[in-house]
Amino acid sequence: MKLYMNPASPFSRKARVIARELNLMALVEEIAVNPATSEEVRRVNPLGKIPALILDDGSALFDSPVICEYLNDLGGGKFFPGMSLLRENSGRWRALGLQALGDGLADAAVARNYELRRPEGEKSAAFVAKQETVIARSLDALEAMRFAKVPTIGEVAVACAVGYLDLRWPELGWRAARPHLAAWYDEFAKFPSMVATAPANLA
Ligand SMILES: N[C@@H](CCC(=O)N[C@@H](CS)C(=O)NCC(=O)O)C(=O)O
Repeated sequence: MKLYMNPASPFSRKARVIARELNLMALVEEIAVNPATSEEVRRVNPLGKIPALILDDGSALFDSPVICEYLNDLGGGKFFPGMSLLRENSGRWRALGLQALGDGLADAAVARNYELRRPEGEKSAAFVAKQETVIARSLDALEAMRFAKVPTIGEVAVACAVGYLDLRWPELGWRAARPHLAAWYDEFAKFPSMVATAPANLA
């Protein structure tokens, strides 16, 4: 399988963490691309976004929730708690809801970064301010939450989003007013799969 990714991308990182946690890296070739310029990404994903996973039959999977659930099934993981008539189902909805919040935080952080890179005169201060409000509200909501001891896709998504914020907006200083989230994230970031995928700019 080929994973089109970028070492800075929080969404790519979710898939890269799951692949490592489930010992799938012998099956996954990671191909680092810039989605803004990659013709290959546009060919395999009409949305022009990464991550995109190309299966051995040539079909493409996107976006990150779909790729992560595929890798989870392939590797027999427990990142997506299952549903059963005989069991409590709330674990699944908690995990998916937390993933939605983590992905939404990453969406706002990525959108802010893209906007700030636009040429002077084309940037919208109102657009940047809106993303910053979303980022602050999401971090405050996460501060009030308690995370699962056995991580689900929700915890992975949140950690990848927060790691991206540290890369792109370190001066935000989000930790000061959110000690619980900071303590949880700083421990989570020590997992070998997180260390191996620490965000970096594409060389
Ligand atoms: N919902 C998507 C979001 C993916 C996404 O926004 N990826 C960014 C990189 S971090 C991208 O490819 N952006 C290129 C663009 O928007 O043109 C997912 O979860 O995979």
